[in-house]
Amino acid sequence: MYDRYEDPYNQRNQHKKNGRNVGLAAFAALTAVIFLVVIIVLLVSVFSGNDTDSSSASRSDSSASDALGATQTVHNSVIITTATPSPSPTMAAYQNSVLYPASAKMNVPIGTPGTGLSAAERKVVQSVLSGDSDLSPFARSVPVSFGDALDYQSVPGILTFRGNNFRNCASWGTAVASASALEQIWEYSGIGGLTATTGSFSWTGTGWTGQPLVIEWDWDVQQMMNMYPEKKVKKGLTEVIVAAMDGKIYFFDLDDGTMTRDPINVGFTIKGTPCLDPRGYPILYVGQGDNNGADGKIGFRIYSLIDDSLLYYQDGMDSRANRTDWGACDSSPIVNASSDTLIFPSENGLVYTLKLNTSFNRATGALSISPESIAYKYLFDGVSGNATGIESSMAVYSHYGYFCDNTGNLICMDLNTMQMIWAVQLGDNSDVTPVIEEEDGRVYLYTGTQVNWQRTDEPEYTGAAYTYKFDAMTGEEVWQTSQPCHTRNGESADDSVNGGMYGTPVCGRKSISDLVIYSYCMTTGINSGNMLVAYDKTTGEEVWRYAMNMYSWSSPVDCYDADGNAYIIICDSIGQIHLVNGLTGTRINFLQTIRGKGTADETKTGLNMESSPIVYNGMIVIGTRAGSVFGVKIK
Ligand SMILES: [Ca+2]
Ligand SMILES: [Ca+2]
Repeated sequence: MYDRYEDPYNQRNQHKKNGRNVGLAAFAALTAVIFLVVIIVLLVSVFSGNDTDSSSASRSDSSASDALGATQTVHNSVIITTATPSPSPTMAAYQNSVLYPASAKMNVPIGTPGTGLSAAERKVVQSVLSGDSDLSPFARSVPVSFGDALDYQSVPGILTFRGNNFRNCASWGTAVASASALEQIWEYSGIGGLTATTGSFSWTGTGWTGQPLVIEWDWDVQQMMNMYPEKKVKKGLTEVIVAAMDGKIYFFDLDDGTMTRDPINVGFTIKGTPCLDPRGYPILYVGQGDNNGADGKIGFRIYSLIDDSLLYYQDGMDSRANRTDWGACDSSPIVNASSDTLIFPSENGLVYTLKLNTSFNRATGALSISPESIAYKYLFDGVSGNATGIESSMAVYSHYGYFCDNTGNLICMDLNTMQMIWAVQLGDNSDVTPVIEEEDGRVYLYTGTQVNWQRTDEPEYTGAAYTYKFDAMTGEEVWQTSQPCHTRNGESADDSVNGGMYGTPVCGRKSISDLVIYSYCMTTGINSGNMLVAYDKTTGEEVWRYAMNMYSWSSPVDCYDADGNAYIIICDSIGQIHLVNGLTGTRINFLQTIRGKGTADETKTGLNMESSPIVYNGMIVIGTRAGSVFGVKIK
């Protein structure tokens, strides 16, 4: 059923609109509408002077006021419009200046699913499981509700993959003005490896998505954790957390890469990105990437960062799942602070939500959770259970969760009823985490696919990395394009190499707020070539492309200087970090990272950066397959 061969060169742009004229036309139309509203309000006011009509006038007033950002007063049926700057609320210390001011109004209602996209039309069987009981129809007693990405957390840092529930930010603070170079500042080289479950190779260093986390703890919390004494007393400590394929979770000082505490030894390979509690509680949530051929133990864990104790374990080999032969979790969890709820999709095909019932006494340091687990299970008609599974992380708008799965679906689910709203078939396997953006009063998703099962007639071929913008409230496609990428589906998993999209796109802001930037790997051959392509958000029209010789599974990251100039960081499979002008797609500079720099062991080999980087106050942190984590300054 996955023999969905499509001509990769026939870019399926049937919905693509005509260039930037659409934006101009939309602006003209909006201006005309606002003008008409003002005229109508004036006419209504002039031709009627009684109480009955004032209500309709005031409704019009409020909509005109919203659109114009102006205040209006009525004097003798004549409306005087006075433009006043809306007051700017102050950004709090725990909010990310990159995301400021908030971009989403968070009031877009869910729509009617597009034709053929509703759960009923997609013929999906769903259940909501507590233990073995199906709770359908389900209504969450304490509703999940996320706000704008700016408000995700109450402590400074990058606390989950791509930073927040919109999955739109892996950078924090500003880069220097006119950034022109990269400098390797520190290296931690001590990450080892563990044998893969197949026994034929080792998982070494950090994997996919492998994004570091970073946090500036509240002082009282810093004092209660088991950090090294000199780190515990360090004012302004910024701690970096890296989960690695050798089964350990490492803790570093952002300034110099020295360890802040002993690693947590999980004992099994971790590939994905963990999640820190957005409330600043000392809790870490982490999925497992492989069972390393051991006793089949594979699942999801919650740790206390006070004493490294394991607070919770979810067995990934969940007998309730459609997929019963694989229980890894590469997705990065997300926590809804207001409802005390943890959410994580799993490779067994279930979406878990945990009402954590967190108790954290900041005075005594007493920390406990008492999770109530609900699992969402779905299976489309005609799909084999063992083909299912989710490797993307979930993006959330309000209480709508969005994720991609191994059978090529982009799914919108209601996290309070735990029911599917709509599902789109993307045309291939997708592990890309969708990115959310509210634009002009609508909510959109940007995502794409690998090249995996488009052809079965030959093992090695060039396919299409499908690239999309969707209406998040209906699942309807806004535009679609694709890039040709190479792929090989060998006889065994070890011999398979899939190209296409592995990184999560950059949704530009500030000077590039009209651009979305996708990364495509293996554009020139198996294990070679990569392309960053910037598209106009409105039209899907290509604006620039940046070609790389080496492929990259790593997600590109956007960061900005104080003037809003955009820089794109992209890391590749030989340890090079590229600094690219976000407006033009031209390379500003690049750095070849070096292992053991200045020592007899100095080498540039093996530095595959499959992991995604973060940028924190101008410092890039990135892990490699070679067992090193680098701190690299943007200068
Ligand atoms: Ca995986
Ligand atoms: Ca996949």
